[in-house]
Amino acid sequence: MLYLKKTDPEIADLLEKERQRQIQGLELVASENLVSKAVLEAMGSIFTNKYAEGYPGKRYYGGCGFYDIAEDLARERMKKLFGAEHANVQPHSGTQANMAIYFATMECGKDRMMSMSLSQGGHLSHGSPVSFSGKMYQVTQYGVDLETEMLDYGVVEEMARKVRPRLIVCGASAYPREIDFKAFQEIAEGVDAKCMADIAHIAGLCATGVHNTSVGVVDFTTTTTHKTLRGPRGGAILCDSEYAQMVDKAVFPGMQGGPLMHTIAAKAVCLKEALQPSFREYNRQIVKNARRLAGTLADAGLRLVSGGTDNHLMLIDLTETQITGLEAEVALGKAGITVNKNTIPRETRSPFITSGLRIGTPAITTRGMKEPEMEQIGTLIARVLRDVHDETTIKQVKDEVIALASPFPIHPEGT
Ligand code: DSN
Repeated sequence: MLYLKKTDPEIADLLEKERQRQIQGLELVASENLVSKAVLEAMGSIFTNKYAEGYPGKRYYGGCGFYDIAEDLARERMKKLFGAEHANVQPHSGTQANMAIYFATMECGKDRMMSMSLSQGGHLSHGSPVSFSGKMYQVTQYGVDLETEMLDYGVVEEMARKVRPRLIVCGASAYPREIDFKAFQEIAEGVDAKCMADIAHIAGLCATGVHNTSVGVVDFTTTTTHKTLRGPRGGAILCDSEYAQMVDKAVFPGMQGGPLMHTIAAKAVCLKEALQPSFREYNRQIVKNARRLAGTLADAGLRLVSGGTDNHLMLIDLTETQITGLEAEVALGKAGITVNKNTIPRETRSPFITSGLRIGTPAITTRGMKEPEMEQIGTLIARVLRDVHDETTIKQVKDEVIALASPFPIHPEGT
């Protein structure tokens, strides 16, 4: 940060403070992770200097030779990792990857889509009324069964028969259970719809066989590259060759201009890392850690939505504790434990307050933490939640968090 410290000491200072926060704290936001230094170097590189509108071999600017090679490397690695016929690595984000599929498959203002509601685990860009997706298409949303708090595929099928959507979206950002992608594709085929799976949260799990994959099963798979895939902040799309042209056209020129080539280079780096055998072990450990953390929280008397987890995240239902999600998020934040408040299936509060907390293990697993640390973390969370206004306990927990986190570097050896 030599140059930054001279040019802009205010920003340099913020970056240093954030580095300390990441080192000393426990990052339990389920959608976040910690990237390697190699990924950081590619992201912070001179590849940011270039316009490369178009695709490898077909650019609208000169001087793109090295960029073509980098984008091809990213595409080929993405295809290899997921066993896909086609990959597009240009979407700036997961929401933009989703937007590209909507543009490719539906007519704005006319066509109908079906998706999981945000309040029950879906994503903003899956048709929420406040998002472009809810404004541009006619959206009908399914949720979870309120008894089991899990998806009921019979209900989804019945809804599809009534709604006759053009696109069925599956995938979630706050659903702790395995999703049956084959069931969704079959439901879509039964009503002559296309099926899109947004696997942003579980991409690493799908790529390594820890969760069943949507690739080669549903028509379109979208993802981000920065969650369990552990890469730079960005999006990507996977599909069969028959859809390659329509997807590529929907991304560029349909929805984006110049791709972020420094991010695409960093995507290539993270995908190379993900192709190493250790990435499978990492994803297995994410799930083992989530199970142990969920078990510890449950043993401490906290109720988990659906009773547990199959993946990298869990949702605590705080209803019986009288604490709101917001109060819990703030208290845990003061103790150095970063989580996010989240709505739960029978939510009665606003999305700014909520009755739930979402907790995930991808980032702490990257630091090398395993089951014994999960038990300690679960116990610390439960201690704070017993009385979110007890500043003495919060201070003690904060000291224990620093002691627990410090031996686990945010860039483990060799990364
Ligand atoms: N907002 C992200 C999450 O936290 O799940 C998904 O884009």
